[in-house]
Amino acid sequence: MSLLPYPTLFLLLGIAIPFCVGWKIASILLAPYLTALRDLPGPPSSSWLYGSMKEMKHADFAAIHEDWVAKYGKTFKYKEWMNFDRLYTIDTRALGHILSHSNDFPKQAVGLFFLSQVVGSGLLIVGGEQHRRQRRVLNPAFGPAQIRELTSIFVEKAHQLRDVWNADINGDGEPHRVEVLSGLSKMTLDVIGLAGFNYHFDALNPHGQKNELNEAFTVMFRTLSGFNLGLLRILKGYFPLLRLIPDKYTRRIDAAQSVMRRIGMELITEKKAELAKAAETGVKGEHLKSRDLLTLLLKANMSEDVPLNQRLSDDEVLAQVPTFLVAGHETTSNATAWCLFALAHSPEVQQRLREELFSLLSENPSMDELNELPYLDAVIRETMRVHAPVPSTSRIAAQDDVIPLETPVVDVNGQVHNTLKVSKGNIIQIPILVLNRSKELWGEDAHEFKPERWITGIPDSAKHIPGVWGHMLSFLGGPRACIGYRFSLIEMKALIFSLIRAFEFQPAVPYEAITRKLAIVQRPYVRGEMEKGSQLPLLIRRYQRT
Ligand code: HEM
Ligand SMILES: *[C@@H]1O[C@H](CO)[C@@H](O)[C@H](O)[C@H]1NC(C)=O
Ligand SMILES: *[C@@H]1O[C@H](CO)[C@@H](O)[C@H](O)[C@H]1NC(C)=O
Ligand SMILES: CC(=O)N[C@H]1CO[C@H](CO)[C@@H](O)[C@@H]1O
Repeated sequence: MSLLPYPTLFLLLGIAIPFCVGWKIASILLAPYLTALRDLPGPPSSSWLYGSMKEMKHADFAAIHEDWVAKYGKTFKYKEWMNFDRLYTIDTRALGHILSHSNDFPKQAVGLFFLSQVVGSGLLIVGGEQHRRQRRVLNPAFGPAQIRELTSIFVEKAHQLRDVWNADINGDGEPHRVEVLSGLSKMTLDVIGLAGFNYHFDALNPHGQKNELNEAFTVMFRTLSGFNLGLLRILKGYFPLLRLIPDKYTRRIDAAQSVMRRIGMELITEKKAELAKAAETGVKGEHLKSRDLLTLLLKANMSEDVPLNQRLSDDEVLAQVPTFLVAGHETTSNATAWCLFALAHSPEVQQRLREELFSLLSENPSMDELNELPYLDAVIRETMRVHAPVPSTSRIAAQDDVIPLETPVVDVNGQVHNTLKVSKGNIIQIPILVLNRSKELWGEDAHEFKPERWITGIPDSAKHIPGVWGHMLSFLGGPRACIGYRFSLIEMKALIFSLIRAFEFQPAVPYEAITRKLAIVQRPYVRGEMEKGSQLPLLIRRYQRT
């Protein structure tokens, strides 16, 4: 090995290391002048270190984005840490290209590191071939026929929440101030437990026992979320070597992770045994007792349609447990909370909706019955548009590429471009919420909560939005669109069905008092009560049908 004498070796290393470090630094410093984005217009950077990130953290981030769109057009760039360019576009054609070419525009590794500590290599994290393989086995579990089977769980849990609130009214009279967030969050946790893995969180039960899996998950989620990540944690996102240094977060997450693994493995073993028994006794899949997602997944993995080399390992299946929890719990509850908020502030919409809901005679509607209520559908669509729970996401260009554009861009030199060049490593912001509410796409009343627009017909411009559902990006689009959108839509419909029939909702604090903060999902806060954490108080009264 050691052909070189030591002094020479040291000398070479002495040159090579500074050279490499210098090269790296130079390429970081020069990147903004070299990438394909350099001539795009955009807001000037206010700081070398933070770019425009500080303004974005302080101002209502969506409002600042809208200002930029007004000033610089549909496609521009802004500066982030160390003046790196970030491409921003609400051009529907460009977004369609980016979302449909999910291998050329994968998720960013930095963000994935934090998330992967919680969800392992589940569907949210993995990319490329592994993603395609997982998605193939998972897709059938989220199809309409499977969601139809789960509807009774949604309805039953919605009624349980209604009964909890009814009991509160019995306790302290009307109107009762209810913190809708916490109730909804318990409901969606119970639902994802039962519908996901036939696991009883029992969160809605006021006398329920403390739950091990719930606690493990809470620890992980708390550790994961929030901006107070600490410098070391942030640096770990960028420099994988640093991840070898233990910190208190890593230790806490590891402990919680092992609880989750143990319980997850127990669930998997149980379900495999049930499937094996069913196979022995000749019970066909559709007559199986368990209809939860995990069982369906294990079954799909055994299906002859899936070649052996395409199947999932135990670890991959296990990783879907925290994945469903992270992806399916807070998103749905926060969306429903915003829906109730919007309804509390639009009494006529609320009443019109209630009348439609009472047109169903059954207390326990099926999926098809829920889907046949046009105004309920319009209200849910409008909630997802105006209050998209996941307000934005991002992608990175895996190589140099040319992106088609609907609207040409004019660069800083006044040149018009009909397509957009990006360089490998450029980061692209996908502004879900801003796009959902763009006046250019939705018309002048874009900011208003108006379910009627879905009945009278939305503008053609909005029809070009490349989303998987409802001409919106609320569930994104392309091969990496939300796999659980049908699940959450029916869950939300069941909740609204049960709650709006039982109660009248009114604001508990003025409209302006509710503000929102961005973590992984948009969460409501009450101004002046930020220390109480995320909350959304509303007043409820029992609805008396005359
Ligand atoms: C209102 C509720 C929901 C909203 C707004 C929502 C939104 C989204 C969005 C925007 C993405 C794409 C994220 C990105 O690529 O950056 C996504 C992905 C995903 N969602 Fe949902 N989601 C919801 C409910 C659910 C539910 C109930 C489940 C599962 C039970 C779920 C499972 C997933 C999974 C597994 C992915 C990753 C898909 C992939 O990368 O292939 N989501 N969701
Ligand atoms: C929305 O997110 C917040 C923050 O984690 C969470 O506490 C809350 O429960 C979520 N909303 C609902 C309705 O569950
Ligand atoms: C999926 O199927 C493969 C091949 O039959 C098997 O090795 C693997 O253990 C299965 N995965 C699970 C989680 O059951
Ligand atoms: C996209 C976004 O948040 N912008 C606007 C949304 O609507 C509210 C009022 O309806 C405005 O205050 C925001 O600026």
